[in-house]
Amino acid sequence: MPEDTVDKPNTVTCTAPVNIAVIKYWGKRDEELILPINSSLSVTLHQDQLKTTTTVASSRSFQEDRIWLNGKEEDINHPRLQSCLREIRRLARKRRSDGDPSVDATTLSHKVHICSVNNFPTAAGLASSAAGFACLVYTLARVFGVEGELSGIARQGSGSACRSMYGGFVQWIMGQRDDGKDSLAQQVEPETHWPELRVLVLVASAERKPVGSTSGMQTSVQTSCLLKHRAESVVPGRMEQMIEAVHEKDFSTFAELTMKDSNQFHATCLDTYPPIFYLNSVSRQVISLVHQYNRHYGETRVAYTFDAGPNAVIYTLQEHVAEFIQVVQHFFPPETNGGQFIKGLPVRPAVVSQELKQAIGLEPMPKGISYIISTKAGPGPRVVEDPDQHLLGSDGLPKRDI
Ligand code: 2P0
Repeated sequence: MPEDTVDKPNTVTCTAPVNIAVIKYWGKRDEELILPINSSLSVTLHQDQLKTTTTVASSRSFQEDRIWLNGKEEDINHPRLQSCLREIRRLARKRRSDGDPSVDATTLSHKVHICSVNNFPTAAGLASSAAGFACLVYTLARVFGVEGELSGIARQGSGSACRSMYGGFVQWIMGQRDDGKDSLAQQVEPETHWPELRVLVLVASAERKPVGSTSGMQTSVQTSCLLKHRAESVVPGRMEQMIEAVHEKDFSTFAELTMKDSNQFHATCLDTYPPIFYLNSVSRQVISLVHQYNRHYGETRVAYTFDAGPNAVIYTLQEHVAEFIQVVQHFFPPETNGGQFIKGLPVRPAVVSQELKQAIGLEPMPKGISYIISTKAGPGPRVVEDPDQHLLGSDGLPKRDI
């Protein structure tokens, strides 16, 4: 190797997607290993609209591991970050000792610099930790030459992150073992399976969520007997029905299970003591709107789901997107001089009949929704080949425009 390239960092950049659960994860049986009390199932969203990008550089000249998130240096000693770093290095060492020549022995001892950015505001309440830890683990694995099953490591960063390791429709099988080795994500169907399915993120509020997921679910496990009933007696059957609905592209079953599961998750939040409220008046108006819309047509055309915040995520089919968005715009009139109301996949204009508006019959809530992101199911994490896209420069520090 020429002298001047010896200390040049080994740099890899990857992207990873957000996922939105249709059967929710809520509650752990092991806090450290992040093992859930029930299985869950999600749709991976397309990275053209929502993604995390992470660059990892490793070099002999780095003095310590360091991390920058959305332009700011953060503490590398965060326990979950440390778990992911430790587990990837452990796997790399194991591969090396098993004789895998793709694992570079010299890199194993090097420190890493990590730089990560989201292309969506963290405050929008989307699952940034899922995309973030999935991207971190996927990128670290490339730097250390590790391949194969990585969802068990992503899970130790954030539970829902294991589902962002795959595209399309993904289940996180809860597993039974105490060591968590069987608590892994698995693709149910790829993103190409159901091309008509569409996802609309209705951003209701830019406020931060009141109770974080990690502590919220801890209190729920400790105090909610509804959560125990849900995990033991409801979710197992729902997982089977949901997987079947996805295989069959049976939208009405998929949609009804999605809404019921979101409602039950929020019921367990109310059953938590003291109770946790993630839904607000805008969320409740979206719930009413969806049910009235479906009732008007006499079929389930649209479904809502809510995570640990007030934003609605809508699942529907391509043929209904234009009209439904027009309905949302009618009942949540946006600011006239504000930015773009609909972001993401283009949506054609549509006319809403008086009859439909009357059937829904709600009082409009001006500015209740700040914008809509129109997207669909998408692929799992990807390597970015273009070196110009690296977030870290050849000195191993964040480029100035990040
Ligand atoms: C889900 N959520 O299945 C559920 C539904 C929120 C509501 O996964 O403690 O950020 O890092 O494992 O993964 C949010 O929980 O929690 C979540 P940790 P995580 O998407």
